[in-house]
Amino acid sequence: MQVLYYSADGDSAAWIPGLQAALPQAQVSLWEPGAAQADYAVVWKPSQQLLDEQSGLKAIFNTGAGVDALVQLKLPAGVPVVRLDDAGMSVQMAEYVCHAVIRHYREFAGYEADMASGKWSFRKPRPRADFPVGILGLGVLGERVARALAHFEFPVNGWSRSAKALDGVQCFAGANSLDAFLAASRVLVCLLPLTPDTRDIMNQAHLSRLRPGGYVINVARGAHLVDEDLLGLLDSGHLSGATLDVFRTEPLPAGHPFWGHPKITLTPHTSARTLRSESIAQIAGKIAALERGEPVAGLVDLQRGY
Ligand code: NDP
Ligand code: OXD
Repeated sequence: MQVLYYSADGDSAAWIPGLQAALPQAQVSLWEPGAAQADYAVVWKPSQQLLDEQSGLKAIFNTGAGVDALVQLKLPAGVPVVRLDDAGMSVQMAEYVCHAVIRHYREFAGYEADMASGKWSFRKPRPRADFPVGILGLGVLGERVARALAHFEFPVNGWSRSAKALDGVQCFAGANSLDAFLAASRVLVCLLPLTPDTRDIMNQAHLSRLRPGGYVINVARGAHLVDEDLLGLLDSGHLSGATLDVFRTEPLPAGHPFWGHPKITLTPHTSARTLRSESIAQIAGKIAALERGEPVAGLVDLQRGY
């Protein structure tokens, strides 16, 4: 069995020996133009050339949860695309989002500034009930984040395409319920896949529906957020701040107004990293399952785009 690896991030030196060790019966190699035909491709942001040349693939594995970069290419007809299904990402996402929500709610940025300037003063505790958190997307990551926030006794709302029932979470489903979901939320967390339906979803109209003093946490994709609309609502005071991990252009370009903005906390697309050994174990297990003719989790529905 031939397995090809390619990542636009150029980290093949560690992945190829790892995949080879997990798949001793296979020959694992780095994709280069003109490479021999493979059975499986393990990729992150591959080129169209790779997909065009590899006409005999039995499946394509995406080494991330989000497939937006992959599905915009012309994919070979009938070849299953399999994304990472948690593989250690959901606990990282829960840590990141809980940290951002609690940092905002408990005003830790203010305390850090006070302590740095030698000021000893307490802020009045704010009722938790005044900080309902709304999570756009209740999939593998969104559900884990919702459960983690509910554990801290925040009121939690969740929005998905299909109807869900989660303990401790007020669930909203479908486009018709988006306004009600937003109006019920003060902190908004985006954990949607990027598709034509979700691009620009955090825009002026939708963000204005959040409760006054709203706070935005984007950990999905930069194109979910209309940057100028966020900046305008921060200026007007309707929104009080944002924590952003993902951006329309990455790295965030020098001079972008998000840099140094007093109400915005930035991180460099690191909220939930692909963990190499967990991911290799998951992908190797799925290749073995496919070889045995068994179904695998994490199949991408190309019609929905996620
Ligand atoms: P899933 O596919 O498991 O979940 C997606 C969720 O979004 C589902 O609940 C789905 O609804 C919902 N959804 C999709 N489209 C719509 C829509 N039009 N209206 C309402 N709900 C919708 O994805 P994951 O949880 O695994 O990952 C989510 C995203 O997080 C990834 O696509 C990726 O872009 C991003 N990500 C970011 C990382 C980072 O480091 N910043 C790391 C990993 C992922 P339903 O359940 O009904 O299908
Ligand atoms: C992913 C990501 O989609 O890292 O896995 O953004």
